[in-house]
Amino acid sequence: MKKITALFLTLTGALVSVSQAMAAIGVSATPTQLGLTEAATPQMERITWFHNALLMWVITIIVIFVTGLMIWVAIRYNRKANKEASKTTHHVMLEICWTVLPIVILLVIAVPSFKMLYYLDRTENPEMTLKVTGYQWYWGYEYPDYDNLSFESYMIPEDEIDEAAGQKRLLSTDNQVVLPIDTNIQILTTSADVIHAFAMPAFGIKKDAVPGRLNETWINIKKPGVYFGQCSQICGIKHAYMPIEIKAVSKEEFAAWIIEAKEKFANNDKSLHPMQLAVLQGVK
Ligand SMILES: [Cu+2]
Repeated sequence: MKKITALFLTLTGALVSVSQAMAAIGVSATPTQLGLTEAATPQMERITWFHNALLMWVITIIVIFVTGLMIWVAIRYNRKANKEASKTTHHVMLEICWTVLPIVILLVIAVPSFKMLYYLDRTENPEMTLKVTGYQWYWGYEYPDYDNLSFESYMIPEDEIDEAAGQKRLLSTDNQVVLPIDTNIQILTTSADVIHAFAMPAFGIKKDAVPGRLNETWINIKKPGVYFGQCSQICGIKHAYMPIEIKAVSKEEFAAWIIEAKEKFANNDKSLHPMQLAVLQGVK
């Protein structure tokens, strides 16, 4: 028994250190992860509460109740136990119960659900805006409040990934999106070709990027760090290769980055990126 406990402790210890190491190099889903990604915004905190504190209880109680009911029916009312079958067809009280009870359960879920939907929808006073455009198969970012600073962000190819530098296969990008913490950031999503979806689990956002439309959401990042997300709408052959990498920094660091980025992307070279070229030439 002692040996098993020791083994269990070693294993959990190893898992904890692995997940801590993962956290150090960026927030993304981890192998063997259970539950939702750790929240980095009040948006995700509310979603996590809704899932863990409300929905999980409701579904657990329903599953236990229905399973118990079925076992009881199978034992108590099988053919052996009931030589003479009952002729009962109606039971008014029972019918009222199984109609009213689900309605009550749905109302209990609906009230906080609607409250949250409106909270997640938009912010009254955004302090800045990030405009996101989906392309087959990369993301374009614009900062309209900072002289329309804009750049594209491509996945780093697998053979160029530098794990020592904290880069992650299929998730790291050549140009990180840098955003300040403790700021109400409005996010506008759109697309230049097909429908994509801008999703960042740690922030609790997943917004469709639809050509010809501008969708809105907002975030307020509470913890500095590097966060990973992916396109979440099947958008073509390279759907899996257009990740999102957001670096959340302090307001001072963000101000410094803006100056740097304006210079870096000043004459944002409009010559085609190899991946754009591949698209134009037809992907093999
Ligand atoms: Cu996409």
